[in-house]
Amino acid sequence: MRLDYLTIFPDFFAPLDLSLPGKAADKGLVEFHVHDLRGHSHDKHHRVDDTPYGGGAGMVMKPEPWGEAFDALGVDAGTTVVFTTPSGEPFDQRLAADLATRGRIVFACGRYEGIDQRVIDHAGERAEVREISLGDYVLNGGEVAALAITEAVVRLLPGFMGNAASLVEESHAEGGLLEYPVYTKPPQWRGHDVPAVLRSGDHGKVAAWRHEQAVRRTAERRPDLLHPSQLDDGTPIVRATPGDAGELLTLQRACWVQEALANDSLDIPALHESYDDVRAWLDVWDTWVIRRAGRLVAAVRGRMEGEAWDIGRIMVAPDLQGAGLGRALLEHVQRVAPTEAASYVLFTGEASARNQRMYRKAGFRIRPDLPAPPGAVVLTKPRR
Ligand code: JD8
Repeated sequence: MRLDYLTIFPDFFAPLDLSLPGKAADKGLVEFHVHDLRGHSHDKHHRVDDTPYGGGAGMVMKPEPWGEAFDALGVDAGTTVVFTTPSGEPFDQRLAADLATRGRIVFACGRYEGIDQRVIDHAGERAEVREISLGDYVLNGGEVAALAITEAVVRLLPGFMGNAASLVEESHAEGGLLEYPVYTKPPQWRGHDVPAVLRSGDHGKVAAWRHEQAVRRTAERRPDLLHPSQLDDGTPIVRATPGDAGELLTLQRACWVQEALANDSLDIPALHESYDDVRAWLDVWDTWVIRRAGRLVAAVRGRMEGEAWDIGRIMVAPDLQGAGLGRALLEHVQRVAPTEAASYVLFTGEASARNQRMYRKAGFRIRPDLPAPPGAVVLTKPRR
């Protein structure tokens, strides 16, 4: 990837030679080119600003130096020109991943009160243009944002991160929770102990604790991240929390009694789970619930199983079935599956005709070639 920076403060980009971007350049994954915009202004003072048409405070950046700079850099249809601006689209991990697919990005870093609008319009006539804001606060120029975007994009370049897997677990990764707390030696420090579970060596318990901490932290600090998804009538689909375990058990029992009747068998694990079992799997499965008038009326869970997103426990209160809640949850749980999920897998009772009909309509196919729990059938669906 080639990255160019147009700015009146080229020294601002000295950090590009350091740490992460520096390593990426050494690895040949990226090349940085910083350009002083004043080099494209030819009056005695290399002016790049003038007074605003329509009056008002401050100065506006003149169009001519930018046009000449774009010409000199050969900005064309293969280029993405990023104008960092407080009025841009919000920068986030999804946009970082999108920009990481580009071959060439030119960062146009403004100053003063901003850049003459015709520069953005002109750029859009010759290249892809993205106007991006780092966040809802005011900086004095676009350089800081360009640096931050550079770091978020370069670290996603294939071959950069030692183990790409770690990218998946990060905060803000697709469908992501905030980070869980991390610790290292010493085990005690200034009266603070490392949580015992982390020194237990029990990987299952460690994963459960970390997931629970991540859900709790996200619920406290960034409830907006808890996948604000909703039904057509506006009813929210929210992440389950440990406190939902009791109601989930009750709903599960009710739904699997129906499955037992449909399949003429009581030999169904979900039917025999205890409160503690439900409380335990809430810590290792990503789970979403729907509430009506405070009552937990539907739920679904999902987790990665190899490269597949394993979907399960789609449950809808018997008195509310047939209203599309199950279909909506099935759509939701597919939508929020991590990007690395290449397909979906689930299973249901051999005689659960109604469930099988819903899954087939949703594009799932029964897989007699795959091992299924006793009395059940497995269905899969490729991820488009
Ligand atoms: C580019 C000039 C300063 C902005 C008058 C202060 C991004 N998240 C962000 N906040 N601020 C910027 C940003 C600010 C800039 C420029 C980006 C060029 N300024 C202006 C308008 C109000 N001064 C940014 N990305």
